[in-house]
This record gives sequence, C-alpha cells and structure tokens, in this order.
Amino acid sequence: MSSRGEPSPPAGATPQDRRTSWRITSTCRVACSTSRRRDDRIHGVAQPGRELARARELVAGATRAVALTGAGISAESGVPTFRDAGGLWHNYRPEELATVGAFERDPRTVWEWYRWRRGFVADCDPNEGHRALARFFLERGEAGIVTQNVDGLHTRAAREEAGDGPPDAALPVEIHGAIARDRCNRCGLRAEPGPEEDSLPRCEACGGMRRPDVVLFGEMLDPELLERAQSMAARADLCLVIGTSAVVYPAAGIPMTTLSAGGSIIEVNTEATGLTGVAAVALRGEAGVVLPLLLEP
Ligand code: BJW
Ligand code: ZN
Repeated sequence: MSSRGEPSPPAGATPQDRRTSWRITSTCRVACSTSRRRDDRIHGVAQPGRELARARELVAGATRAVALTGAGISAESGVPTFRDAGGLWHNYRPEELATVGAFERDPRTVWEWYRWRRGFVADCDPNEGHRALARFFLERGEAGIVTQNVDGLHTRAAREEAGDGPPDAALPVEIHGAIARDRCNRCGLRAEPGPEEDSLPRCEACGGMRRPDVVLFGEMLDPELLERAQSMAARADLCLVIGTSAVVYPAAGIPMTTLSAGGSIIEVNTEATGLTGVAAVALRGEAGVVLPLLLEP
C-alpha cells in the first residue's frame, strides 16, 4: 500500500508505470467516447490486464450478481461526487446540510441546494458505465442494481437499453431516494415537483411541508427497500461495488452481506476504499471505461 492507501503498483513496474500505467483510465472525465478502440483505453502493463481477466472470470462464473453503486458511476455524466475534491460538498459539510435538523432549521437553504442539484442532474445523461450495467442485468435477469444515487441515471439507462422490452431487471433499488421527486415531511405522500420554484412547497393532502424525496443523514432508509437490497446481496455470489467511498451506512455494509454468504467482491473505483482489502479484485479506473471492459462479452 502507498501512503495514500492506494494499492501498490505491480512488481517490476518502472517509475513511469507507477505514475501512469497502473490505472485503467480514460483521457477525459466526461462521457467517454465509444468510438475509441477498447485496447487503446488500457494504459496497461501486464498486471492490470491480469486483474481485468481475473475479474472477467469471476463475472462469467457468477450465478447471481448484485451491483452497489455510488456517486462515482455518475461522475463521467457530469454529476459531482460528494467527497472527492471539488465534489458537491466542497463548500458545505454534508453532516450539517443534508440532515433532518438542517431542513427543520433552514428549509430554504436545503431546498435551494437540492433545486440547484435537480437542475444539474436534469442536464446529465447516463454514461457508458450505466449502460453497460443495464445491458448486463437485462441479459442476466438477477439479482440487480442497488444504488445510493438519487440522480435517476440507472433508471434512464435501463429504459433506453431495454428498447421496447421491459426494463425491470435493470431498474435499480434506489435506497437513498430520488432527487426528482418531492415527499411530504408530515404524511409521507410522494408527489411530482410543482412549478413553484422559489417557494416552500406544501403537501396537497395535509398541508405539511414538502421536501426532496431523499434520505438525509440520521433518517432511516425505507425498511422495505433496505430489506430488498440486503436480500439481493445475500442471494448473490458476486457483488460489484462501483464508485462509492463505502463510508455511509447501512449501504456500505451491503457488500459484506454477499461476502458473509460466501460470495466475492469486485471493486471498480478510481481510488482505494475501505472495501479494497476484502475485494477479490480491485480495478482502478473510471466506471465508464472499466464496466464495458468488465461486463461485455
Ligand atoms: C469514481 C469515479 C469514476 C470518482 N469511476 N469511481 C454505522 C457506523 C457509523 C455511522 C452510522 C452507522 N449506521 C448509520 C450511521 C450514520 C450515518 C452514516 O453512515 N454516517 C457515516 C458518514 C459515518 N448513516 C445514516 O444516517 C443513514 N441512516 C441510518 O442509518 O438510519 C438509522 C440511524 C439513524 C440515526 C443514527 C443511527 C442509525 C442515512 C444515510 C443517508 C445518506 N444520504 C446521502 C444524501 C442522499 C441525498 C442526496 O444525494 O443529497 O447519500 S449522504 C451521501 O453519501 C449520499 C450518497 O448516496 C452517500 C454515499 O456517497 P458515495 O456515493 O459513496 O459518494 P462519495 O463521493 O463518498 O464517493 C465517490 C466515490 O467514487 C469515491 O470513492 C471516488 O474515488 C469514486 N469515483 N469518480 C469510479 N469516474
Ligand atoms: Zn402530507
């Protein structure tokens, strides 16, 4: 391990390799070009190729796979992550803003931030990572995608990739909610956002204050969704952990459920995380580049 907690470069790597070759990466962070040849995208010495081959073997041998995704899978779509430098919370402490207490104290600021993000997300499209994952689960059928993301990009990818067929197998379990929806803070009624962009919207049923339909810190996740996610992980013999720092619970515990049931973990992330040490294979690279290489025949 390096001092930054990154995996060491492969034995025999040159200093140049240490700087550039140890990662499977694209040259840009936004929507990767599919026109580039696959081989061109691996700036590889032998080790990353072997890691990828080992990971592909695990995928091919798996009976049921589950994927847990986080903000990193949407980074190449232009959605900022939470904890990377320049991420969404660069100027805010998430524990202060994304909490029930903050909403009760200062709903306008919380609403302002979420409206800004809604606008941001509405302008983003699924990337090759969302699409590869959608195609994979449309073909496999089960177990499916569990996402911490509230951006709806997995759902859009599933619908687009399914064409005329049912997208169900690739529709994600959105355990932290959906930013595009409102929910009543008092009675829980879900609703489409109204046009009142500057006001504090009210619930049509009970007059309570509406809020974005997302899970804030200190709130319980929907028990039914969490149970579904945990049961998918328990039935899976492979858990793909993609673009998450794996620090927020209970989501971060989901891969451990697969591991405890005897399955394996493949991590896809640009950086090492607390789960790297228990992953059978950790692929360093951008999800939009790595997932097509990992999942496509
Ligand atoms: C790339 C890439 C590329 C970049 N390709 N990779 C047990 C222990 C300790 C604490 C707790 C615990 N259980 C519960 C807690 C408390 C708390 C918690 O976990 N706190 C920790 C932070 C310490 N959890 C909760 O409060 C949860 N509720 C709960 O447990 O209720 C019961 C309870 C209540 C009270 C007390 C105790 C228990 C609720 C958590 C809700 C999280 N909500 C948010 C906001 C959602 C709405 C919104 O979007 O605004 O969810 S927080 C935020 O973090 C968001 C995300 O879904 C979540 C996870 O972040 P994620 O996705 O991992 O993003 P990043 O930015 O952290 O990481 C990005 C990664 O991608 C990085 O690794 C990059 O390297 C990588 N990357 N580009 C691949 N191109
Ligand atoms: Zn209500």
